[in-house]
Order: sequence, then C-alpha cells, then structure tokens
Amino acid sequence: MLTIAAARPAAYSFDLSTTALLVIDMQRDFLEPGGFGASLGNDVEQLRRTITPLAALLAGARAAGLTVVHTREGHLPDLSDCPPAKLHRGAPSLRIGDAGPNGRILIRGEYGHDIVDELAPLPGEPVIDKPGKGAFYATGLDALLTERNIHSLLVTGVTTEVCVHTTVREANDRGYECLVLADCVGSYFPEFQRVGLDMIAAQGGIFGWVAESTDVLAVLP
Ligand code: C5J
Repeated sequence: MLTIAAARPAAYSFDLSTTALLVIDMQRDFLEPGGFGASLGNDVEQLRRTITPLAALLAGARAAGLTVVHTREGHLPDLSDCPPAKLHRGAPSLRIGDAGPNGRILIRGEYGHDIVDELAPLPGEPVIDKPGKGAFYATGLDALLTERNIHSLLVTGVTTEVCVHTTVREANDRGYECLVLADCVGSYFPEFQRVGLDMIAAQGGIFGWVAESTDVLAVLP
C-alpha cells in the first residue's frame, strides 16, 4: 500500500495493482485556440498550466506500471449521439459539429477532438470516447476497470467543475476511491477550480480526496 499523507481531507492509500491514472478530456478542443472551449468564450490558457505537471505524472505512472486510461468527449460525425439539448444550448461562436480551424468541433476523428501532443496516449493505453460529461455514461469504462480489478482512481484532466466533477461523482457512486490531483485538473474559471476542489474534499471527503501530483510522484516506486 502507498499512502499520501498530505491528501485532504485525510490520508489516501492505494495499491499500484488496483489503481488507474484517469486522464480526462485533455483534447485540443478544450486546450487550444479554435476549439469548443474557446468557442464558448473561454481563455484556453487557464487550462494549459495542467499540461506540464500532468506530463510528469503520466511519465511517473507509466514508469511505475500503473494502468493509464484516457478519455475524450465528442460525438459521431452524424451527431446521432448528441442530444439536441446539448447541441443547441448557449450561443457559442461555433457549435458542436461546425467546421473550425482544427476540424469539426467535438467530432470523433477530427484533429481538434484528439488529445494534445504532450499527453498523447501510448499504444495499448485505453482511450474511452464519451458523448457526455461523465466518463461512465454510455461507455465501457466501468467494465474495463472491473475487468482489471481497479478500484482506486487518480483523477486528472479538464474541466474541473464539468467533466472531472461529473466523472468523480459517477465513480464515487460506483464504489471507486478517487484522488483528484489539483495541479493536474483545470477550469476556465479560477473560482470554480478552487470551489470545485473544495467540494470534493468537504464533508469528510464526500466524493473523494484531493492532493498534488508531486505528492503522488513522491510515493511512486
Ligand atoms: C466541458 C469537459 N467543459 N471536458 N467538457 O464541456 O469538461
């Protein structure tokens, strides 16, 4: 067992063989100009600070032999898996499926839908394509983790209050113990980043635990 004493609200213990590093939606569509995040009026620079610590954590996790799972939010080219409520919401400059500088917005197979170069999955690392915010909804993630006897998740990615939160809540309800790495999750809104992390660790860890990636790297073999 490895233990992160500095985790809040209390120490977090995990076993390498039953833990996965989950990397949520580190896609160009959220982290680079011209994508879905920018089309909603967001400053993508707010998310880009996660790339360097996450790349270091990814390298450490791979070296330690941890299971690594990536996710991508996006839709089929015919949008048949995109509910109208999602497609028509708000007033983005480009909607899901529209042509943007990185290809069609949030469409599987397009350049913008893929993961940023710095965090590219290695061959053999599962990549879960998901149509929703939560990584468990309409995907094979739960089955994949169950098959590998994984019950602890080190959670990273974007955005903190949307896909990270939704996934952590889904995971918590399914019995997974989630440690969210604060420096490896990002929000377009600094106040949501702070409150989003506080909400996870509040009330005795109502959804999980929070720590820094350096805390994990310090205990990995
Ligand atoms: C959003 C996500 N923010 N990956 N998606 O729409 O958090």
